[in-house]
This record gives sequence, structure tokens and C-alpha cells, in this order.
Amino acid sequence: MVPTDGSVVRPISRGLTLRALVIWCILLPFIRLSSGAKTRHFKWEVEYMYWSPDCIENVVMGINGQFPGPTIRAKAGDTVVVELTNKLPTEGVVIHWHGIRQLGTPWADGTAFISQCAINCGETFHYRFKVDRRSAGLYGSLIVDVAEGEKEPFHYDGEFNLLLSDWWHKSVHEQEVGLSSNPFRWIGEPQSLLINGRGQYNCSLAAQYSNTNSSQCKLRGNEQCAPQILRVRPNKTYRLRVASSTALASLNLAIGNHKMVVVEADGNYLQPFAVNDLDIYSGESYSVLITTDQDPSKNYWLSIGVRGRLPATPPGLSILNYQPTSVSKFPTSPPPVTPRWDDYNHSKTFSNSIFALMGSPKPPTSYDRRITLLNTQNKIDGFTKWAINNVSLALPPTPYLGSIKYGLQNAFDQKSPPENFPDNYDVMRPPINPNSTIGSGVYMFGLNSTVDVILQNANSLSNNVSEIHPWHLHGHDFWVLGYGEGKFSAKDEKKLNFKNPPLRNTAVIFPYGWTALRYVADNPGVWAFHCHIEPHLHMGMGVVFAEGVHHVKSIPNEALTCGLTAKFLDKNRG
Ligand SMILES: [Cu+2]
Repeated sequence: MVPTDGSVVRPISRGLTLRALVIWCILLPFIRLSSGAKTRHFKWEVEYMYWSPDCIENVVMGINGQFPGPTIRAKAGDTVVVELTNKLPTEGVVIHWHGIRQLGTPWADGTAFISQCAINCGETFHYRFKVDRRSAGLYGSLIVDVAEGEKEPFHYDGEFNLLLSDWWHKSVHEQEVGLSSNPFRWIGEPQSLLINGRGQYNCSLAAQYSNTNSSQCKLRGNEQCAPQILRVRPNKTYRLRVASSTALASLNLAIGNHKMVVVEADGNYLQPFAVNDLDIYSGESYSVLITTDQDPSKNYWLSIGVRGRLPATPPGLSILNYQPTSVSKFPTSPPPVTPRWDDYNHSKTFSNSIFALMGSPKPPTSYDRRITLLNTQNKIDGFTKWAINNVSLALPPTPYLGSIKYGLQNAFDQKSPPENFPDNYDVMRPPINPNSTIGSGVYMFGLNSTVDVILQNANSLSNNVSEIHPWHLHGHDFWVLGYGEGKFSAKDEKKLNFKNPPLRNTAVIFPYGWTALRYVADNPGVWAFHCHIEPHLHMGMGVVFAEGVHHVKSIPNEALTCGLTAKFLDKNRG
């Protein structure tokens, strides 16, 4: 599932790596009180359809004819049941409910080859899970209101969801073939950036302000590629729930003339802080508050641009429209300028400003086990890969959840993957020996143990190149204890924040840097931990964590109808 059609659900193609980690996502705002937990049923059909997300017609994956997919609104504690039918002619699908921890329902996490078998063409699968009060929010929204009796620690008069994505005109399949080829073919930069599935490729909304030769868009407003308009009233406070489901791009979001106060990240409240612009990586979500205190006779740009890679994609635009000013009135100044792509200090300053709101859960003061995960670009038989401690992840055909639970030892590598890398490894230079191996081993953690993960970045295969990687953990939140430069060492220990580290489910490693995470392995199941950049994941950039799998009860048969678990079920039935 590679870079991407940006669509909601991504297909499972067969092959070497992880592409199975389909990313659907969810947005769980939390508002409004109501009473009594409910079960909410949805019937979804996944189908290909023609759509023009950036004014160029393409084939997209839609749900019930919608792109992005439908919104689910539920209250914390509710049970959501989605009956998903795969109407794609040739591919399996799964839906990952990004940001939902799946406490007690690890089979509903929607990771093919890990938590379930892919849903084959024509088949239906029932996702049933409880929504906890947290959010993510990528394609399509699952809105979770606060539970009864709970209140949000801030006030707002209205809200908007902004789902950010990047868009390629080439099909996902063609991109995957390129990545798996020798010589390697990179997917390149996206053609467009989309806000709520809307972008403009062959024209610019802000052509009059730009010095490029792009023409001014002529849109009536009802086109599939017409920009999202945020209609606001003067002197009010609005909550923007921003989530990034990009396949590749790290983004920066800014609104002309308006500051943003960041109040929530990945569904957890933060110590509020004000910014002029917001860095957001694939898999992350934030809530920001804006106050509409500017000249109400004008409109303002909301702009997203690419960070961390030399941008070759025009900014994505949307308009903040002060009512009753006409939306057709152009903002009087150009869209905000995205900070320079390689201004990493800007990004680090932002990441280092994020602290948990007072009263948030604190991390345990010590760990039971610490693993260090070295991120390197590698070669395997001439193919370009990413590896973690020199193992490039290739998922087995039988999902781990079933194979571990039923002790099917031939299903995957039984040897635990390495917990560290050689002391003399120079993270500032390309690997001396770039050859790596493929693996499918699992890091098994004691149930309820405290785990530290040190993500260690390094130089890629080319000199002086080290990339950003946003790492996403399924099934848990982790505390981000800190970020640092170079190789993590004992002297970095005292820089870690145990006082108010934020809880997240996605955290970035900066070029040549490290990021320290802590979490409690308290959710029986098997959980992916991977780079959220889809081509990297496809090239093996992930690991598999598991805890307490024998405590998992009654995995639905429909999750086990493939590989060795299918045979196992057959035998036990007979
Ligand atoms: Cu990556």
C-alpha cells in the first residue's frame, strides 16, 4: 500500500513486504455530552470509482460512493460495528482504525497479515470495537464525543475537520512495482496536496499572487476539486481537527493572519501553546483553536506545504471565509509561505514545545525492557530496502494474531529480532555493509511490562542524506520522552522528560537523530509499529510487537480464513 491514491482504504496486493498495513483513519473529536453507551451499525461497500480529487480524473477507492469516506460519529464508550464489503474486483482490503487502541479486540485493528486475513473480493467482514476517547483522523472521520459527565478543557464555538493527503496520478500498483524493482524506481513527489480530498493540479487558486506561470483556477464551487471553504463568523473560536494521512509528505499548515493554539495531539490533551504554523507528519493528528478576530470584510488563506523533502508540489489551499463576506472575494495577500523544507530547527522547536496537559497520565518511572531500533536503508539481493537493526520486515501469509494464539510455529520466524545494533555503527555515514536480511520475527513483551523504544536514525545509502520517519504504534499510546541528535547514549538519559511527556501514537525521528518512547504493553494482541511513510513501509520499515496473546479470547473465524490458521480451523472443525 504504497503511495498512494490517498484513498480511504488501500488494497492488499501480494508481495514481499508490509503493504498490508492499510491506513484508514479516523477522527475522534470529542464534544457534546449524551447518555448511555450505544452500539452504532454501519454498512460500507468499498468500490473503485472515477473521481477528480485535483481536477484530473482518476480511479479512486471510495466507500459507499464517497471520497473521502463517510463520517462515523460516536460517543466514547460506544461500540462501533462496521460491516465492510469488498467490492473491488481484484484485491483484498482491510481498514485500520488509526488511533483506536482496540482494547480487547485486537482482531479488529485492520492490519492484514498481523491482526486478520485480508477481506477478499466479494467478502464481508465485521469490525466491532469500542471507541475510546482519543483521536486520529485521516481519511474519513470517526468522531468520538466525550463520555457522559466529561468536559473538554477548552471552549469553542464551532469546528472543522481537515484531512490532509498527498496525491499521485500514477496508480498505487505502478508505484509498488517501481519500488519492488531492480533497478529501484522511486515514486517521486506527489502531484497535488489535498485538503478533505480536494486539490487543484492544473491551476492555482492563488495564481494572481504567485510568480509561476500556473493559471488561475476557474471553479464554480460544486466541482469535486473545488476547495474546502471554512465558513466562520467574526469573533468566535473554532476548533480545527487536523489529521495527515499522506503517503509521503511531511506538511506544514498555516492560516494567513491567524495564530493557532495547539490543544490536542493524537487524541490526548496538551498544554496549550500558540504557533504561526503547524508541522504535521503522516499519521499524526492535532486540534488547534483559532480566534476569528481579523478584519471581517476579508477572507484568508489556509495553506499546506511540503517539509523535509525538496518540494516539487504546489501548496494545498483552502479559504477561511468570514461571514457574510462573499467567498469569491480574494484574500488580499498571498498564501502563507511554508518554512524552508530543510529548516529542521523549525520542526524541532515545534516538536519540543509539545507537553501533556497537567493531570494527564504520567509514564512509569522505570522500564522493564529497552530496545533500540536502528533505521537504515539497505540492499537485499540488489533491491533497495529499509531495515530495522538490519532486518527488513516481510509479513508472513498467516496473520500473527492467530498463529501465535494457536501456536502455529511454522507461520513466521520464531527467533526474536535483534534488540540493538553494534556499538561501533556510525550513524553519520552510509552503512559500510549495506546488505540486509528479510525477516518476520516478533518482539514479545511481558503483559503489562513497561517498554522503552529508542528509535535511532542514521545516514541512508547516499552520503549526507538522512530522512524524517514518522513511527506509528498500533494498539497503544506511548509517551514521547524526548528527541536528540546523533547516537543515543547514556549521557542523553538525563535529558528525557518524565514530568509531562505527551502521549501520542505517532512520533517522528529527525535526520541523524534519536527519539525515545515509553509505553505499557497492556493490550493483549499483536501490534504493528512502523514508519507511516507508505513506500518506506512497503520497503520493510516496520517491526511487530506482541503481548499476552494467550489472553486474547474468541478471535472471530472471519479473521482467520487464510494461511495456516484456515487449515487449523478446518482440522478442529473436522
Ligand atoms: Cu520512513
